[in-house]
Amino acid sequence: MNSFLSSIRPRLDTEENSDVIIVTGNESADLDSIVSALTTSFFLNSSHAYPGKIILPFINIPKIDLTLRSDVEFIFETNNINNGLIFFRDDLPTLEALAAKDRLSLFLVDHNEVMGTMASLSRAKVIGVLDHHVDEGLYKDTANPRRIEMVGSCASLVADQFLKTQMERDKKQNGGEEPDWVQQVTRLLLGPILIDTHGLKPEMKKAKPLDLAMAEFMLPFTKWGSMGDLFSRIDSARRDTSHLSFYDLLRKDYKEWTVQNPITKKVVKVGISSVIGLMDKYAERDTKEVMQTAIHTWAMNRTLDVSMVLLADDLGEGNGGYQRQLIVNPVTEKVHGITEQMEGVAQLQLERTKIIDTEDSVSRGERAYLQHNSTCTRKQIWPFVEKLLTDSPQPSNL
Ligand SMILES: [Mn+2]
Repeated sequence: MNSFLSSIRPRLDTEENSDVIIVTGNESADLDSIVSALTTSFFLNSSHAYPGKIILPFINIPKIDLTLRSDVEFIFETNNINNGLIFFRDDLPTLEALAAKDRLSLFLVDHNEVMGTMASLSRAKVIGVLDHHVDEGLYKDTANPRRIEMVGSCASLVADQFLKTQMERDKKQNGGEEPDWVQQVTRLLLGPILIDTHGLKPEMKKAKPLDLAMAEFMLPFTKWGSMGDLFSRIDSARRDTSHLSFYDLLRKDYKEWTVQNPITKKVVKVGISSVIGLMDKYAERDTKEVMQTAIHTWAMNRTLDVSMVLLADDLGEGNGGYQRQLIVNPVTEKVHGITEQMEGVAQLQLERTKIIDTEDSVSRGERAYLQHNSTCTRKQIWPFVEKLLTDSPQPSNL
């Protein structure tokens, strides 16, 4: 893996006519996106599926923001990944220059539609998709593979797509010996599978048969003892938010969409932050005023029409178990009525809470909720929000 990563920049500098394939995850740049992009680029390169092309992993955040992701830093450190060899949003100008010369194509992992922040690269052809989000139906004529399955973690799809084939191919070439990359790559892939499925626990309803099969297949190659132990190590790194301000938490795991209502033509920009830890914890640590300022400032800085914050934490057995909360913050008139509409989404089982209410937040129209359906994450909530914004117009705006 490291020799592959360190070969990329020298090749970009010297091979002036080689085409380039960017492998990129979604703009939340969570552990799943980052590991899927890294390992997929490694497999595409070592399988020689695209001879002569330069393949590179791209993480769609500024490099400096990697420090917000303590689980990713933990996984990089324990797997000897040098993040100086990976490509970040800081490298976008270089990539845009390649796109302008039609030397660029895209391989999407952990999403299946080119994101807004990648718009400058949108003339590049999408040649592959591996994902576990709702299928937007795009790139059917150009992407191969185009594999979208509702498994717990995109890393399970990456493992299933490439791992065994590549191991067998390299083993043959190695005279039957296990190739030296196997331990590092299986250790990388197992991380997001465990995190995304809450340690493969059946009661969390995230793990699908493929996640279980891939995790079981890979564990022996990692030379790690047990999955439970590994899960708790990554999870505690991930849940350690002590060094982050509430504002940093809002931008750490963040996704943004712009949608247009087909009837009213109204365009709405939505941002959804996922935060580890519940409102109670941050109200006590930071005060609710500081939280409210952070929510308001982030929405203003992103010029959003509506912002949402999803909070979650595992309080452990006997203390309420896995808990979720939701904050809905309507910023502009365009989303008038959105809090009531969200309350009407029966699947979420929202219950109003006043934990972080301030006079200012209430008069802005912001509402906070306990979300009693704890299985609904951003991946499930976004389609509800999208439907509310693109369905028939609200009577008040007719
Ligand atoms: Mn994912």
